[in-house]
Amino acid sequence: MSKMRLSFRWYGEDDKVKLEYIRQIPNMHSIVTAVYNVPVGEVWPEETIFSLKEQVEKNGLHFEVIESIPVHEDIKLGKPTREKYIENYQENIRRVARAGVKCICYNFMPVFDWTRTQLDHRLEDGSTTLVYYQDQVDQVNPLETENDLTLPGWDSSYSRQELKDIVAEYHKLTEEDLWNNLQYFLEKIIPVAIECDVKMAIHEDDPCWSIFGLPRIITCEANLDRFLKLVDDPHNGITFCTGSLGCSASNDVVALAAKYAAQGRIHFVHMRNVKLVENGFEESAHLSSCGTLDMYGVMKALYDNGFDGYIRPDHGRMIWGETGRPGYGLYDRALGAAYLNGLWEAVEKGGAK
Ligand SMILES: [Mn+2]
Repeated sequence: MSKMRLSFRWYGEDDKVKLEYIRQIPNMHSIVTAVYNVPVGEVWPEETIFSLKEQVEKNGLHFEVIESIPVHEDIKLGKPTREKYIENYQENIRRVARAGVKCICYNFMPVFDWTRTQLDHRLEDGSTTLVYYQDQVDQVNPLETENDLTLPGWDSSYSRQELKDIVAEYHKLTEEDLWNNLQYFLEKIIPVAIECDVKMAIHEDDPCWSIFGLPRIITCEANLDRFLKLVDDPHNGITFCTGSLGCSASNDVVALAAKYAAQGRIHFVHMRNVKLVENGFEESAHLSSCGTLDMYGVMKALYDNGFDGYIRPDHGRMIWGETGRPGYGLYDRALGAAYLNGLWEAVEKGGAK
């Protein structure tokens, strides 16, 4: 039987969006969170993990999904120092599993993670949203230290020089090298995930194409197929992010949702709509008619193909005067959650006739 466990991302005690608010969203099941005050690559303290669990459970919610345990750049680059970071990663899987976590989201994007050109682009209705315009990205050269252009979302823990150095290291890396480094990582961590019965769920690259000449590989159907075969076990699965895959018109998100759900490899879904424009994309409200993607089609594909995992509304716009972390306010994500509930009820009742 197909099942949707509705979830919501929460950035911990400092998040303006309180657990007390999130629990009031109908049908809310799980909180998606992480330990944020430990440098990438280090082991998460058990007391911090269990304190998160306690806060979440005190609010009647489940602590079952981590987003993310970030992967240290040395692992992606295949440096000798990766051994230590992989051991730490294995230990983090064991630790969160002991706290009841069942699904871990992560990504394998070199340096930049998600990329947008503006975080508060004003839409016609007065709301603000995140946008990506290719011509603006093309004006930025991360190898020029004297030029101050940066993009929002860049990791501010890097100095300009450090960023330049790390980008230069990646320029020596081919896509095949990145595939090899990912395989090496998976062969070490998936056995631990199996032992702990935790589902690993890689997030697609966002956007799903190369930026600044850096390799990006989790981008399309052929590459997702290749990824799943690197370690062919259900514990090696994906976070299906409709917005990340859907920002390329060549990815048919409904067909991909059906295919990978049928294979039992989608453990976590990010539901987000995007509006493709000539020069890139704009994040729209969740409703299908507000953007380019068929959100109903995706939910139906998941339902019809036995999906049984976690779904969260992905980024929301800023509406009703709310301020805070771009993409992660309460109001528009809550509207998204209500919409997902409606879609699921419709496909469930439609499917049961
Ligand atoms: Mn996502």
